[in-house]
Amino acid sequence: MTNRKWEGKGSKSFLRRRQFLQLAGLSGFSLLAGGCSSSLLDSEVNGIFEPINQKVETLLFNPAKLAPEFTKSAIEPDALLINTYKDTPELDRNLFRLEVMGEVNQPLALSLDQIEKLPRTSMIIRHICVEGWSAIVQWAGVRLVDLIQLAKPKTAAQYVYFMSADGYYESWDLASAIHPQTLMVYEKNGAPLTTDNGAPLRLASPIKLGYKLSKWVTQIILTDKLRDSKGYWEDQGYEWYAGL
Ligand SMILES: Nc1nc2c(c(=O)[nH]1)N[C@H]1C(S)=C(S)[C@@H](COP(=O)(O)O)O[C@H]1N2
Ligand SMILES: [Mo]
Repeated sequence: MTNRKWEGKGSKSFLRRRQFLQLAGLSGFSLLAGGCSSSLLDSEVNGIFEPINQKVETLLFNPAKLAPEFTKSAIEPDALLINTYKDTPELDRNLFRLEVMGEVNQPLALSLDQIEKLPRTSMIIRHICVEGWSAIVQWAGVRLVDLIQLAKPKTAAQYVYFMSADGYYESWDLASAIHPQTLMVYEKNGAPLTTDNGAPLRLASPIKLGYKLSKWVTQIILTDKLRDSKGYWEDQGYEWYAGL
């Protein structure tokens, strides 16, 4: 592997213990939607936090094939076309919560402030829409794998559903979801993500076609099976895996 940023064992993409402790120290930071809200942080502070999902560990241990990244000068600022199937939802930044739920031991409801304090990753990649256009874009946000790890996935988790505020829905295989270049982003080309492009939070990844990259994501749901509804476009005949 040539790209040092991603090199090595997958555990590098986990939140490190120190970062967890930083989070634990944030006033009012609660990772949990409800329940025994201190247990996760307590166990981490006591040093007994360990990855609990062997399947996620194993997937991460197999080095992921990385898609090409580009230099700043390759960014095509006007090439990303707005592609929205319905109306554009306006979400209140202060009320916004990203829920991570389903086959997890620690359901989460994270505010944007909390998400922005998690380790940030930036990448310049090519976005490809099946409709025949593409754009080299810089995205910045958090790795989806970090959010999934925070929620402590159960071994039954196999798929990840993304629910969006405009009614769009998508499902992904877990291996693609925890790929190091799969991000939940809040920044595009060095500026805060605009509403049209999916603010406050959207999926970005160079390993899937554009229609897999949900905008306005409000819920991430881990499941043990694929439902009859697989995705907005997939349910109309588009390919489900849609890998690049
Ligand atoms: N919620 C939601 N996400 C979506 C879509 C949509 O209509 N609704 N369109 C998809 C398609 S087909 C593409 S190509 C990209 C386009 O992202 P952009 O509008 O930021 O260029 O968003 C994807 N994510
Ligand atoms: Mo698309």
